[in-house]
Amino acid sequence: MYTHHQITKKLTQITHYSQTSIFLICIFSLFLGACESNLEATKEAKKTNIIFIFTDDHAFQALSAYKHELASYAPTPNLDRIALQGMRFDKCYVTNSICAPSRATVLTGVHSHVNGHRTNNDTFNGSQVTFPKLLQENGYTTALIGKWHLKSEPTGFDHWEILPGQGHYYNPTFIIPGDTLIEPGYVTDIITDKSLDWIKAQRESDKPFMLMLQHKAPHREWEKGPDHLTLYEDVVFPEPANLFDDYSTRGTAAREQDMTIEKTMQLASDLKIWTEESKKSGSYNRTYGRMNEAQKAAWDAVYDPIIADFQKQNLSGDELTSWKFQRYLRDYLAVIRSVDDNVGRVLDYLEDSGLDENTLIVYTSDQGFYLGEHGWFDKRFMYEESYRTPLLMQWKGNISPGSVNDDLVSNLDFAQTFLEIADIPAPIVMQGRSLLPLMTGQTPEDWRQYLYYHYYEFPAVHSVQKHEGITNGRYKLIHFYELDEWEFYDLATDPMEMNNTYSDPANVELITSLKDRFRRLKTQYGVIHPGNM
Ligand code: SGN
Ligand code: CA
Repeated sequence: MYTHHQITKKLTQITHYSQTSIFLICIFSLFLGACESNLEATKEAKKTNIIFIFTDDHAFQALSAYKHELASYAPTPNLDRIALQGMRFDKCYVTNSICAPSRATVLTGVHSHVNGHRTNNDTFNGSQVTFPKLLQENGYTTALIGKWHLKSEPTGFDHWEILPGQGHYYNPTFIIPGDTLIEPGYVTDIITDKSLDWIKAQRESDKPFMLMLQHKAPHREWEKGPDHLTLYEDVVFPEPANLFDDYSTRGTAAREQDMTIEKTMQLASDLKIWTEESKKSGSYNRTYGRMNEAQKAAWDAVYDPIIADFQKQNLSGDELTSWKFQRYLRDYLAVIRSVDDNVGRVLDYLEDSGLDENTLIVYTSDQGFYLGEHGWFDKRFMYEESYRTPLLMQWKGNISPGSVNDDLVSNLDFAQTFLEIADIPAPIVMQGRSLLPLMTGQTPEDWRQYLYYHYYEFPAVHSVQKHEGITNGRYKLIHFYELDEWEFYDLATDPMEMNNTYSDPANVELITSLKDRFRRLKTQYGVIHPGNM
């Protein structure tokens, strides 16, 4: 028999043993837990990082990987590195060729009529599902640096620093949560510095990351950076064959737009031929007027002789248009060269740090741009130069170096692509399709054969009529529905879209079947509007 004392001792011992074992078990499980969460963290950190480099108005004609004649005069060696180390997409199109709507589609993976962002005048509804939000909710750390243009505050980002509206090239203003600041320098350099800084030092390094690095460049008014002021000044660029297009076979929309180099492009704000009178304008204050004295001096050293020479020449008519074209391209392409240099800095850092081994790098633009084709600058129309957008992707070990894809792809597809790469199921509402199989060279048999397009911003700057359309990459049918005018092009025989053959009896059957496809596509995407056929 145990005495009371013995029992108490035994009990104390038992309690002590069990306390010890509970303690040990606890320590062990804590250790296991830590191992597990370490494992999770390692697994998470191994997930592919995504860097989405987005420019504003970069025409594919001005990216040398696309081998357009023009680009041989103004190469983009660093952007070409992405194509050489990865994939070039030759048929990437946007759903709506204008800035903010394109951005809204990239984020949401749905057409403009679904996310509600049809024109630049809309305000983005940030409570919608977007791919950055889903990445963030699933273990990614996310950042947005640069142009945003969606009016409402960004949602779904752990870190953001954005330009207000269109932003400024020189000494740009940035909006950060709760504050606004002015950064001295050139916008493309600064956005890159901030992005590298975030990747190197600010992000949570135990998580995979997604960065949207979004340049203002090369948007109008194409102000060159300090490192490229004299670049291309001695180059004479080839004029496109249709610089002096008379729109004779096209309809009202092409004839009545307001985006010609001849009439719309401004000598002062666009081409920097400032006079005492034009210096009183608002565009002066948001461009040249923002520079400090040193920046102005470097600028004037290049532009003063150009202004003097222009005044001496007293040009008019086609000669003046040709002169404007050269000035436009010299500025636009030099602005792109700065993007190229800065993309090179990002690629160098990723390679030096080894991050390139586990990072998908995407380069694309919110839409294309006219570089004198049809006599134009700007975008909006469903014609190739503005409808198409560059798309390059590099992802070591997954995308074969130097590969080219010519399937029909779209900015509608990016959200689902990034979600699939991060192993996150895409919400059923998204209307695109993941590009992952295409990236690995395996186009599914049921890949899309047609794309739907819709531009809504009219009346507005540049006066481009509302229109919608369908393409299969070769044939294109466009409906300017408020005018009820149709256009039809065969890119195989008419790549510059100079001959609208909608009324050609030889095309009746083709157009009837395209219209049928068009109706089906609109039903599929839930399009309801006055243009319904
Ligand atoms: C500004 C430009 C236009 C341009 C729109 C939209 N004028 O209004 O040329 O089409 O932005 O551009 S400017 O004199 O202010 O540069 S977008 O890329 O944001 O859609
Ligand atoms: Ca744009």
